[in-house]
Amino acid sequence: MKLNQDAAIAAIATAPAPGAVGIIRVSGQGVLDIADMLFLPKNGGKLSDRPARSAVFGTVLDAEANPLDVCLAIFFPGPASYTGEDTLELQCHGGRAVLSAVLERVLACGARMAGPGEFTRRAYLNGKLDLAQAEAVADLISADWEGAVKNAAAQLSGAYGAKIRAIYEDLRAVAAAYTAAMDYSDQNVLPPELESSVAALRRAAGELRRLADSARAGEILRDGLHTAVVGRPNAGKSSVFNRLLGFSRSIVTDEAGTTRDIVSEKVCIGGIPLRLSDTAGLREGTSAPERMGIALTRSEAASAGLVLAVFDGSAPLTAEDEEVMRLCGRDALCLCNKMDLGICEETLARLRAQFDAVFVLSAESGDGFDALTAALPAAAGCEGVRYDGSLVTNARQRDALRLAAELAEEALRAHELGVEDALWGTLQEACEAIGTILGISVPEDVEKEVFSRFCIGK
Ligand SMILES: Nc1nc2c(ncn2[C@@H]2O[C@H](COP(=O)(O)OP(=O)(O)OP(=O)(O)O)[C@@H](O)[C@H]2O)c(=O)[nH]1
Ligand SMILES: [Mg+2]
Repeated sequence: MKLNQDAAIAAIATAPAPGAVGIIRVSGQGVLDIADMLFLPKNGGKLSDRPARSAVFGTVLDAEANPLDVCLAIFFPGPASYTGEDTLELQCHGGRAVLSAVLERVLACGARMAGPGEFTRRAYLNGKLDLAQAEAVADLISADWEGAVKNAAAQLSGAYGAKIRAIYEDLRAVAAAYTAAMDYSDQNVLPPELESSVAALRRAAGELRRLADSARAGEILRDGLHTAVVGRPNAGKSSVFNRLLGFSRSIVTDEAGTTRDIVSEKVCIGGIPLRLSDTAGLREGTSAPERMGIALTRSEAASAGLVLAVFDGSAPLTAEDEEVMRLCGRDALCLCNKMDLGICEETLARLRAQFDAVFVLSAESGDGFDALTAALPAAAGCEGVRYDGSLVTNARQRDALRLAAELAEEALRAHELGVEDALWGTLQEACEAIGTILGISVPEDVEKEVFSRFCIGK
C-alpha cells in the first residue's frame, strides 16, 4: 500500500475525565522525531532506537527537560497502524492537567491539534477502512447497550461492507452483461445466458430492499424506541414506569395529578432499547402547571413510536379513561394494571374490545410483566432482528440503500417489459448510490459530514 503521510496531528484519545490511563495519539510525518524530542526511555537512548510496536517505559520531558509524566510510548510505523501513517501513542496518567501538559508539549514539538475524526479520516483516506466502517467506529463509541455494540463491531469487522461490495459488483456485472448482449444481438432478442444476470439482479434488488427495510430497527437500535406511558391520573403510570426501569425514578403517591413533567429514561427491555417517558395523567387539569403537563402528555403520545396505555383494571372505567382510549388508538399496548386488587371484568372486556393487545398486570407486585416484555420485540417491529452487523443504523446509508433498491427494482421492471435500453443507465445509478456507502463515489461534503460526527482524538 502506498503510504500517504500528512503533517503530524495530535490529540487526547481517551475520555476527558480523570482515569488511571490517558492516551495521547500522534500521527503523520515526523512522529518519531517528535517522540525523540520529548520522550526519554528509562534505560537511556531514544525511542527511535527501539523495535517498533514495543511498549517503552520512560519520561515525557518539557522544554527545560523537567519531567511532565512517566508513561509508556509505543511507535507504530505506517502503513500497519490505525491511520496507515507513522503513529505514536503515549500512555500517560489519565488526569486532565497532565494530559493537557503532555499534549501541549507534543504540539510545541511540531504536531498540530487534530480536528474531529481526523485520525479515522486519515485511516479512511489511506484505505484502512471504508466509509461504512468509519461510521461503525462512531457507532461503536456511542453504543450504550449490548445489541448496538454487537452490530457496530460486526460492521467494523468489514462483513457488512463486504456484503454491500458484493451487491455492487453483481450489479456492475449485470450492467456489463446487458451492454454486451445489446451490442451483439441483431434482432434485439436477449440471449439465454442473460437469464443468470436477471437472477442476479433479482437477488441484488431483494437484498438491497431487505437492507433498506432494516433501517427502522437500526434506528431503534441506535436511539432507542421512543415509548410514552400514558393514562388517567392514578392509573399507575409512574408505578409501571418505575417497574420497567427497575428502580424508583418517578414519584408515586395516591394523590391524583402527582406527575406533572415528562420524566424520561433509557432502558433495554426484551432486547429492545427504549426511551421511556412517564407523563402527567390525562384529565381536565386543575391548575396551570398541571394543564401544561397534560399538553406535554398529548404531544408525547403523538410523537412516540410506541404507547403504553395504563388503566386501573380494578375499577370501572371513567370518562378520562375513554379520553385515553381515543388518544391512543388500537395499536397501543394496553396495560390493565392493579390485578393484585382483583380485576373488574367489565373493564377488562371493554379494554379487550378497544385494543389489539391487553396485558393484565400489577406494577405493585410485578406480576404479568413477563408477557409484556415478551411482546415488546414484535410491538417495536424488531421481531427476529439479529444484531450481526446487517442492521443499517444511519440515515445516510439508509437513503442510499433505498435509492439503490428502487433503481434495481426499476431495472427489473424494465427487463420484464422488454425495454432494456435504459437498463444500463439505471443500474449505473444504482451502483453509484451503493458506492456512496463504502466511499467509492462520495462527494467531499458528504465525507466531511461523516467525520464531523466524531469527537476529537478519534
Ligand atoms: N395495589 C396496587 N396499587 C397500585 C398499583 N400501581 C399503582 N398503584 C398505586 O396507585 C397510586 C397511583 O400510582 P402512580 O404510579 O402514582 O399513578 P400515576 O398514574 O402515575 O398517577 P399521576 O402521576 O397522578 O397521574 C399509588 O398509590 C400507587 O401505589 C398496582 O399495581 N397495585
Ligand atoms: Mg405519575
